[in-house]
Amino acid sequence: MRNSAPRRSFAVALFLAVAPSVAFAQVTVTDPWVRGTVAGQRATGAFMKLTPAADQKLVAAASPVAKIVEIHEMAMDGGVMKMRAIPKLALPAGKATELKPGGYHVMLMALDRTLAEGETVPITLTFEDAAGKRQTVEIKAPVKPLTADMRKP
Ligand SMILES: [Cu+2]
Repeated sequence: MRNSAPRRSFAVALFLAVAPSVAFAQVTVTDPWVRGTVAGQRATGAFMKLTPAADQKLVAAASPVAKIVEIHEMAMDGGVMKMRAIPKLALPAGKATELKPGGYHVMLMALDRTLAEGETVPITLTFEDAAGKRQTVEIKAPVKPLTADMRKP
């Protein structure tokens, strides 16, 4: 015979423990988008603006469309601008940090299908506050055409 009372009280305790961190450690994500891909393309970028209420770091990202997701920066390497993975991206309080083509971006890698304009890509962002406490934010980023914001004349 089962007694469900302990299970119920555990659920209530968990809720109370989780709720305050959501209220305190907010990061506003605006204008997220993902660059669309062509058949056979295995990687693309996700872009957005991140504005935290208090100092935060973006420490991880994940998406069901990509087996590997990294945080990338653009940096000079032997006179050539290249992208490379960074372990975290510092986000100063109250400031919008822009992830955009040619700059910081979330790299979606090992894609197993084409991302077409008009669909939305779920992305889970993990942030860490100054005390080391982590929280995740779920976003849905619309896919824009491959040529979006390529800054061509
Ligand atoms: Cu990249």
